[in-house]
Amino acid sequence: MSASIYVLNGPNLNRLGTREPGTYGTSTLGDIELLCREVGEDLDLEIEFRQTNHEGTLVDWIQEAGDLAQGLVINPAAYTHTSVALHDAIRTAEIPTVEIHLSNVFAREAFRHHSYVSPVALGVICGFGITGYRLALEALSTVIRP
Ligand code: CA2
Repeated sequence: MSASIYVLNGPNLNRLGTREPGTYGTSTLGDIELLCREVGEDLDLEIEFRQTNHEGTLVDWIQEAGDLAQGLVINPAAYTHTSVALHDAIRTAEIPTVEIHLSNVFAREAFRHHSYVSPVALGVICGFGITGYRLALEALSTVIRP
């Protein structure tokens, strides 16, 4: 049976491909979803792909992933740097979680250097654009099926 992986995306990522291509590239969120589905097929992972602009909705979905899925890939976007609620939800979900960012947050403003999510993630990938989603799914796959 396929393992189920939730791929969750936070605020403003629905705007990808329309603004700030120098920072975030030209791919859309639809392109990222397609990539995740292709990688999921190759790795025999069932992908649940979602985006929301709302912190509480992300918390609900992380809880759902903890109940139903074997792994989580999350780009929490700006909530990375602000949200104790996401930290608590991921810690409580107790499933392997990869935090991902399109941009290299450490090469950007100081307020992006701290993450509330990283301490409860298995690992962090940043700076590789949409390829990071592929890397995150490959990494999770090796953890779920060692
Ligand atoms: O690099 C990433 O993936 C980020 O998670 C993106 C967040 C940012 O707050 C994080 O520090 C790093 C911002 C997402 C905003 O997405 C936009 C997309 C198109 C145009 C403008 C913003």
